[in-house]
Amino acid sequence: MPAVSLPAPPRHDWSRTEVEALFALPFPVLLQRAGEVHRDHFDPSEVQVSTLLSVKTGGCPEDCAYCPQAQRYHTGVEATKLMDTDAVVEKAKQAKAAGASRFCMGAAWRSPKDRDIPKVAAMISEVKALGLETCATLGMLSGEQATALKAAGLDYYNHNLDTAPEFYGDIIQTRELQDRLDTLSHVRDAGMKTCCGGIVGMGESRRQRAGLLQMLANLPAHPDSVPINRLVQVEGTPLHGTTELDPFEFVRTIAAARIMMPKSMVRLSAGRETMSDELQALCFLAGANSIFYGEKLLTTGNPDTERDLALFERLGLTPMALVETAGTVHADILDNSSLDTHPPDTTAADAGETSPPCFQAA
Ligand code: SAM
Ligand code: DTB
Ligand code: SF4
Repeated sequence: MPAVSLPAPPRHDWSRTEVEALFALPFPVLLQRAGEVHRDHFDPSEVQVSTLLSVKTGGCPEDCAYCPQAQRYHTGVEATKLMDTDAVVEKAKQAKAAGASRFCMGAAWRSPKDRDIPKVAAMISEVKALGLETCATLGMLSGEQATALKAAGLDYYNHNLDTAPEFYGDIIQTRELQDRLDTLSHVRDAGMKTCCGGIVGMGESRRQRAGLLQMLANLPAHPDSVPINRLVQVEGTPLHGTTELDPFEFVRTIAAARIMMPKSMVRLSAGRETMSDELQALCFLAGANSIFYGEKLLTTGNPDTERDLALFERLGLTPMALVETAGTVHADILDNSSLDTHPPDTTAADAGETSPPCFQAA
């Protein structure tokens, strides 16, 4: 029997020096390695598509230096109350019709109050009933809150580590990094999938970008989704005016994330609106396989859907289909809690799924 070489199992013991060594590889070598890892675990022509909705905007008591929703900065974002469930469901229907497979509800909270949970739970169950994957990002959660959201049908919880431990205090002072790690453990313990990444382009060093990825990859389980946000500079926030990150350094960050977290969906997240199509194509080559789709992120812009559809068409990319089984819906991806090192073998075609009409090639 010829020897079969399997992809190396995911690691959780990255040293900072090793991550810095990945960043320092010649650009083509780094992209080639990331591309190999991507192909070992995914179909590189498929991209997972999520749509965001801010269900409670602005007025946040926290001091995150990048955020237009922090009450203390004067960014022109108006504070709103929590949206009604019917209005959220209407937006989710539109997102599904436009081709999204996951719907992410965001709230500008430090953490939800217990009295908010039933209302958010109702939104989650109704969005889930539409046949969408559900995701929420509501700030810090207690164990009980995480359990209640899971029971309502929440598939993913987004909570970012944002930046390297030694740079964290320059960006946020109203909550500790440990608070974030605690929330992530409550989410995992409740049986939900984690969506956890960070932001680059905040004036951090390469070593600090490496430190963010090191922290993410050394979590007890790799996050199922890893959003890599490029800072969206909003006037009024302390980080407005920060020197822009070299676009190739952004691509290097995506590539290193792909190599270090081989089974995770690496999301090319905030910041796409000001990226060229060519830069986004490089990010897909570097192993990004997820995007936020729809004209708005939470409060800032995202590329028009027409532009994204045209980009998918030009690059021969297709949205990752959902596999629907009785009572559950999940995207055709690997579960990171499993130790399986093989690529998924159930394709959308096997399951009789097709791309939503709006994504089909003309
Ligand atoms: N309030 C909740 C929290 O902080 O966890 C949920 C919403 S918060 C807006 C979600 C994430 O969006 C942040 O952790 C941050 O990584 C990202 N984000 C916020 N403002 C951003 C900006 N201007 N540019 C890039 N990413 C941003
Ligand atoms: C994530 O990592 N990025 C998204 C999502 N998770 C919630 C949010 C980006 C927000 C960008 C700024 C805004 O639109 O307010
Ligand atoms: Fe509030 Fe979240 Fe913005 Fe921080 S990132 S200010 S917690 S909404």
